Amino acid sequence: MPDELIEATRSFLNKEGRCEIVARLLRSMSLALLVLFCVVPQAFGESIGSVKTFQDMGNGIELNCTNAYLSIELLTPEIARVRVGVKRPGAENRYLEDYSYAIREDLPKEKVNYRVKEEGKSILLSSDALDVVITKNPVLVAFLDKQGFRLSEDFSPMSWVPAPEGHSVTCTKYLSYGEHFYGLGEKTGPLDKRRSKVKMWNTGEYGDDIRSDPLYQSHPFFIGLKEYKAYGIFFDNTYRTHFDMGHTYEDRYIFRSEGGELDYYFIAGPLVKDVVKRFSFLTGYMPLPPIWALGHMICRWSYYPETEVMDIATRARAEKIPLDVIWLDIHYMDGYRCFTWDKSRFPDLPGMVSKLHAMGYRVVSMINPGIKADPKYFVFKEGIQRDAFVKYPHGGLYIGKVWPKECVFPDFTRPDVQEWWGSLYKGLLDAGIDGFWNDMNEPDIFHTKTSTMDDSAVFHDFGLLTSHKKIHNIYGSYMAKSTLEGISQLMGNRRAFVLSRAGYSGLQRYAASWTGDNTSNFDHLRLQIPMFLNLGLSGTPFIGSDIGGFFKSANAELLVRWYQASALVPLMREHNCRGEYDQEPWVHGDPYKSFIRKYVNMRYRLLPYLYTSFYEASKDGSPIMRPLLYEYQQDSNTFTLDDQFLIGRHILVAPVLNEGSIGRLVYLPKGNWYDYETKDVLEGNRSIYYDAPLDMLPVFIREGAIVPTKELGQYTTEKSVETITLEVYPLQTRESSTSFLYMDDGITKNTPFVLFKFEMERTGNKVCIEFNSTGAFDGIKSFDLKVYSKRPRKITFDGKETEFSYEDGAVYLHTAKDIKLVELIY
Ligand code: MIG
Repeated sequence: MPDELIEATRSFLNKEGRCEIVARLLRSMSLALLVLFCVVPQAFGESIGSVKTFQDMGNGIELNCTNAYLSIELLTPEIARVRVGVKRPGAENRYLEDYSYAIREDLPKEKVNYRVKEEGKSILLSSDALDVVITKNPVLVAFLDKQGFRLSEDFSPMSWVPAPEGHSVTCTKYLSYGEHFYGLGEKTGPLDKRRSKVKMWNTGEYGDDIRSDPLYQSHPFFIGLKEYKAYGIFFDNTYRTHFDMGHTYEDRYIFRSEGGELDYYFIAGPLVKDVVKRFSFLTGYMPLPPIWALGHMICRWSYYPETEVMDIATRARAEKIPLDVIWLDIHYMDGYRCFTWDKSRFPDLPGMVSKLHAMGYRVVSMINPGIKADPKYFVFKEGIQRDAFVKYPHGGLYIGKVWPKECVFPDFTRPDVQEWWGSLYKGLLDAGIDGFWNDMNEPDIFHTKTSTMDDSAVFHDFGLLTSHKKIHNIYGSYMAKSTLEGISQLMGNRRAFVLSRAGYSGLQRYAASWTGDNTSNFDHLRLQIPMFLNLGLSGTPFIGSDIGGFFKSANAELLVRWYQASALVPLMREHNCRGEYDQEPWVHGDPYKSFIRKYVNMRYRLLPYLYTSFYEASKDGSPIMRPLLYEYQQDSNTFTLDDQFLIGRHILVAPVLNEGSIGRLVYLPKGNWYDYETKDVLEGNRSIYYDAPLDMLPVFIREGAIVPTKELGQYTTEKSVETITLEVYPLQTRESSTSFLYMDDGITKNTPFVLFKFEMERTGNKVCIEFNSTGAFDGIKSFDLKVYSKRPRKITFDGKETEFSYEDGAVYLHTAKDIKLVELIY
């Protein structure tokens, strides 16, 4: 027994000692009472209080409330930013530093018309699209549309408890029984997030749990759909945040953070479409990728040596399975050192890449944030010289273990580090590598309890020197930003492509993303679809999953079904973990490989349609892959539908997602639909049972669609776009419909384009198609038209009757691209 302990025991036994202890107890109790009365209310939370005064700020109002300032700023008539600045005695500024890692820096500022009115117990701030009603005592905020419909309102006053950095803030809103939620980024579970509870904290995932949360990305944004009217809330807080969408309480939903400030954007609809577009207006648009990034890609952890890569390349061409991109995972590096390559596995990397280029391939290689702490390694040396790596508060380097063992990590919040990082890609670009894959950028760190950096690690954060707690969720996005901006500069006018695993809202400005390490089973296959859909609704349209599943191996059936489900998904990449049985499309032989070929071919023919959807996404944030509710918001049958989806506005895909199934129910929304396989016309507004043995992917085309296609090539740029085939699906019940075709050279940034607009109208026995175009790209010279209908009596081109052929239920026509009007008379 240590001496002190013996002494203490002895003194307790004598009377004096006992008195001393009682006295001490009393003293500490009074301290406890003090804590109870003074500090605890703080710790258990303080809320905003009541409005004392308010003032017009020129762009909205600021209310001076008991415990905080509340500012409500109108960015547009439909977007209101709500900020709560907790009163901190002695603080210079009312709010925390106003810098967002998500909102575009070039966000256009607009002068919004609004009125402010005090009405008894509340204050009304109204724009032409939105009424914000602030109840004065206690402060409660409600958002109403112009019909007086309460889109969303506070359940209880906004509140907070002090946190090590800022406050842990809470916002609680009413939840009604008929309310649905979408968005929230990369989350497992069903499409509708009602009754879910999720966390935002970028995390690497190593298991096959289908309900894992959180995953690699954080998108603290959701869409509420209430009585067919939509609104959005973006909680722009990069600390760990929590969303409880009616999970714990039936009657309210809650979002809260573990630090920072209450800062959210309320976005009015009423269309889901408009909410998504407005959120994209805030967080930016995906740049149009090079067209090869729309092609089929294959990957594994890892293809090496050079002969294996070349075998894959030769095999795909021999099998006649179109393929654009071969990926190099970490084993191409020299001992996991980023920006190097292994000279024994790849003795002549530039030579290999140029052979692949000659075969029509592109090569993407991996770069991780962990830089091997090796004094002989140039990236480590340069980084140390520039003081580029993340440190502890005492100034020592933060060291974490990843693949190369001890690693240091660039501080991507520093503009000069971003630039340096970007410039490091020069060597690989000079070797011919076409694009880059940023992995492990949560950052994911081995052998730690939290599987990431220590909370205490310090980041520059524009001079604020904040901790990992604030920067964690944006680390991935900012690595991707550094990569994209760096390579864009080095690549001149060529378009850049980056794939990132981690990200925060706004990631789409810098990179495409995929859903990470899934598992080869049907549960995981099914899970991908709502994940893609909610990512798309969260502003990040360019997404995909590891086809076949990452962990474990896909059997023939699963591989075929996963390929079918991915046939029109924005990013189409097969990938596989090391040590698992191969998963390339041909490994299970025939008939499986022909089933896969059929749908890779379909994608390559539909490239002009897919590319047009990418173009649309790059302009206004419209998701490429959409839940049905996006186009059919008035149809409540679509609200939970997450095993079928739309690509662009006209193609409905309903993949088979269950093992052993040879058919499924498909919901067709109102209107008529063409079966893509048979061209039969099916009536909508009902569910049908569709036979889909293993060689079938159920695909339907909306009546009125004009679907641009091109000749099948083995890679995206093999066949020219000189003649585009327009598949025409005449209107049956609706009266008019609009379709588009966007095209450019597919590789350069500031390049001429052409945008065709096709307007179809149906009157009596006549179907007319009006052609309009803008833009100077002249690669398209003519159109082949294939109209799926009965034989017309007469067809005219710009008023003049023309010859046509009719075969197997389709009309065949050929026309120059400058035609203005086609009329089909039945
Ligand atoms: O700890 O680079 O999600 O796609 O193959 C695993 C190896 C690291 C995780 C990525 C996966 C990739 C793997 N990486």
